[in-house]
Amino acid sequence: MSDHEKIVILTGAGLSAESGLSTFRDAGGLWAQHRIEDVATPDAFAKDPALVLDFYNKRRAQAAAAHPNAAHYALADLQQNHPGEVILITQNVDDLLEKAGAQPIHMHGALASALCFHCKNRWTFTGDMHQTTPCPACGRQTVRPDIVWFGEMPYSMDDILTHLETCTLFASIGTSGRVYPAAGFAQLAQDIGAQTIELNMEATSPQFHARRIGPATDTLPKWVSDLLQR
Ligand code: BV8
Repeated sequence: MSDHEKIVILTGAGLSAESGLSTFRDAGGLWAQHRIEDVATPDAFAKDPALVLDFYNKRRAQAAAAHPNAAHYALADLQQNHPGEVILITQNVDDLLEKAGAQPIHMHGALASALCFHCKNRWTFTGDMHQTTPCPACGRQTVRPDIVWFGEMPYSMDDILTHLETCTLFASIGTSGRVYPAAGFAQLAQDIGAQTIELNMEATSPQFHARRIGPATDTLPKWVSDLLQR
């Protein structure tokens, strides 16, 4: 059994790619179909709320119909069976980790959640969201996707920084490492002496101590069984 007291894991779109959910930067990915500034910023929502709501309604329907893959189940297994602490941080807004039995921190929000931009109420949301959708707390039609857009502060940053400052192993899974502050987590962990490993389809940066290259559904089950010494 690995003697890592605390493992912190950051995941990105590559984790859910084999469940049929588009990544962002890969060929034909989300950002090939839409400009970030048209769908994923507060200004975009102010300028054309119908376009932004439609973008997230489509993604919410896709995610609801998707199933976890072997990589999601492997991370749930590690979180449930590793003697040390395992903190899962995801940039993903789908709920495939939860469907696999894991408990992640959604630093960029979640498709299955709504936010009232008047009273800040947040609640579980399924189906399509419209400009007329009322907030169940204040009753106003001031609802938006509970997603962290560019220029907005990610969720749970204080907890995340505390975990990064106390981990012994940091793993980066299926992320291109292009979006901050998530892209800076590996360096933060390395600075406090943690071992760092990348599991991805491609090597995204030379900074990691180790890497396992390949589809997440191949690399994750092997990596987890090595950590659990099965
Ligand atoms: C903020 C929700 C201010 C929306 C998202 C410093 C330097 C430069 C810029 C900045 C900086 N600090 C801040 C910025 C600005 C900006 C930023 O980083 N811009 C980038 C573009 C340069 N950051 C922000 O705006 C952040 N907010 O800074 O607020 C602030 C700060 C402090 C205090 C107060 C205020 C907020 C960013 C969050 C935006 N929202 N998501 C939505 O989902 O619609 S970001 C979104 O894009 C994702 O959540 C994720 O974070 C990112 C996508 O990246 P990945 O998940 O990595 O996906 P990608 O497609 O790129 O890569 C997939 C990888 O998987 C590839 O490597 C591929 O090889 C691999 N792969 C593919 N298939 C597989 C696989 N791997 C394994 N198996 C496979 N099968």
